[in-house]
Amino acid sequence: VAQAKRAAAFAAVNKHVTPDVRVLGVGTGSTVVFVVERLAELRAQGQLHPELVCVPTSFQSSQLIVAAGLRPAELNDLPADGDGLHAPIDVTIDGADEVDAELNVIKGGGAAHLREKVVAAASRALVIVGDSTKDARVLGDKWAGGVPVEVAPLAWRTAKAQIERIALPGAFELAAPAATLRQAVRKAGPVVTDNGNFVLDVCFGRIHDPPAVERRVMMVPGVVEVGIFSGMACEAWFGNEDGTIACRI
Ligand code: DER
Repeated sequence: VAQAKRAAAFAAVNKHVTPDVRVLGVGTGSTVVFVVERLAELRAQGQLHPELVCVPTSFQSSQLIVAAGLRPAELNDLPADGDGLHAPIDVTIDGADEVDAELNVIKGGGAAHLREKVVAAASRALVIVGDSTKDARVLGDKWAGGVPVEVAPLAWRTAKAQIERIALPGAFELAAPAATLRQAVRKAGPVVTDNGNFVLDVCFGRIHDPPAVERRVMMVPGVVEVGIFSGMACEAWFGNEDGTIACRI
């Protein structure tokens, strides 16, 4: 799987991180490790813009950027671009848990989807990289982990109860969503995100209308961000074990 992730990451960086790119969003997760590995190679070859800055999407992302000798920059410190939409990032390259035929994406396996979505929304392009297990026709086809939903700790039980009562006929497969509070592995108690929140993993079954589900979950009081990125990605690169890659736009 590492070879597959690496092949996808290298292909995406080679295409998008050209010497004119000055601001790059760096995602979170294991595939992004290979994105940063390729950036470090390009830096050593003098192929990166001398003033390139990298915007992290998590503590892990920051660590990768600094360890590779790249220059980190916080989103709020970047100058607005010409049209004042404050989309100052040329391109963001990030991983995903699953990508559907329309390039809707489930993200948040690494519990970083709040900052990932903010950075992606401030980018002129969002490019997804992953191994071929992420390449699906419908969200929920392959990824069994559910949709990560970041919630304020004070609201996790009420948000869970309200999410499990969501009814959107035709939008998803299950009769009712099933939400689970994500427990940490090497820490007692729930996972706490970089923003101090909890994560509910919500199973919907197959998701036939990702935008509708994303919008409806966002309405639940206490929900901070939903790990469905509808219509945000412009391209997805999937690596195979044999090193070959597939690109979807
Ligand atoms: O949490 C996230 O959204 C990450 O991008 C994650 O889903 C990607 O995971 P991977 O690159 O480790 O498979």
